Amino acid sequence: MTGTSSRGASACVLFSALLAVAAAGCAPPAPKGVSRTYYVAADEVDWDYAPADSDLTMGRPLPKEDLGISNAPPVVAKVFRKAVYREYTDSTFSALEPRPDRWKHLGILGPVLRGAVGDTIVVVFKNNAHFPASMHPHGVFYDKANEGALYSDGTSGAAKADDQVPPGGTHRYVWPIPERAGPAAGDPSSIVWVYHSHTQELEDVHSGLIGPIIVTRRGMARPDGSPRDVDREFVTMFASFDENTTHFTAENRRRYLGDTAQVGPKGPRLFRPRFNVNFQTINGLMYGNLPLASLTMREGERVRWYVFTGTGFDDFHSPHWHGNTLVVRGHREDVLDMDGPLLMETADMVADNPGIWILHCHFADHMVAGMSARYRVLPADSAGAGAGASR
Ligand SMILES: [Cu+2]
Repeated sequence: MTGTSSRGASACVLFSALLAVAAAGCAPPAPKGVSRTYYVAADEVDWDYAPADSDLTMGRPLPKEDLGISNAPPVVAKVFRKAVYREYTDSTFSALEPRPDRWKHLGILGPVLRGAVGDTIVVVFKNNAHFPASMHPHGVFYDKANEGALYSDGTSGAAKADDQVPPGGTHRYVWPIPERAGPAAGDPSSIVWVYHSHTQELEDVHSGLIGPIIVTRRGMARPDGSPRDVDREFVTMFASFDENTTHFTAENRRRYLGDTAQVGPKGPRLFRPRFNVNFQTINGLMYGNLPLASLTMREGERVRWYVFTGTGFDDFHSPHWHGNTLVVRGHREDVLDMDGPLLMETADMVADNPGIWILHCHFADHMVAGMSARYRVLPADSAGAGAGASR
């Protein structure tokens, strides 16, 4: 609103409020952000790292020698007690919000929390786990009462309640999305952030408490917050889950190894190094167990991949897409450089090559240990076959 008298400005404000159009020389009103509320609980579940009970990437039985936690006698373990973020329909936390087919590939990840610059994300968090937990977001704005991280930061009282929500407790997190949480000039129209529990971060995240936030540039979002210039979005976390360092390690040890003196909480780290319980996963799933139907797109679609890494000791990954290429930070690539824990990247693909293609970590040890999935590109002229509408 420039070059108008104060009286003219008042008139413009009035007309803008009524008509929301540029009239009589005044600019349109600034977009008004919306508040997006999510009901998210930390729930304890039995998590299966390979629910198909098969290596779907290679089309063969699971390599059970890699899933054994004991050689004498042989014990195969792929189901572990864990904690995950799950979305509910309302504040009663009595009904799970159904996860749409297009997000079924999220696997162990919590729900996608999203908004455009100017919006506010509100999370009503309920802790159904047996240990204190929180929700700490990256990127979006938080004050000390909404940071969701436990450390000596000079706060107390209400500004401390967000740090660790006790078992059975509830907390309301409010995270505005200012300009600096959205895409910068060189970014695509939306970018990914991560949220995770940050009370006992090591155990919290290895237990499974992590999920994505997607922020879209102001003016580029559909009503649901997704970017208008993208046909399909996927989220993949390349993560090494260490079952030696979860809130359930003792319980899981007992489950598989029995209640012996050796499996007490102060006993030796039985699972290491001989026993493999450091699971190399994509979204908490191994050996191609991510649902292919949820990783399906159509030739010609503009596809956005949001990728991040876990918080483990060896979360150094090089995600590689066969068959199609991506643009990342202005460069053409088919392998992402994710050389450290909790790195976040947004990569755009225009799928031009129909087929079923492998997506795997190119750190070969991770790949053979299960860090692979398959995605599918349907021919542009094919009907149905799982991809459905673009959104
Ligand atoms: Cu890797």
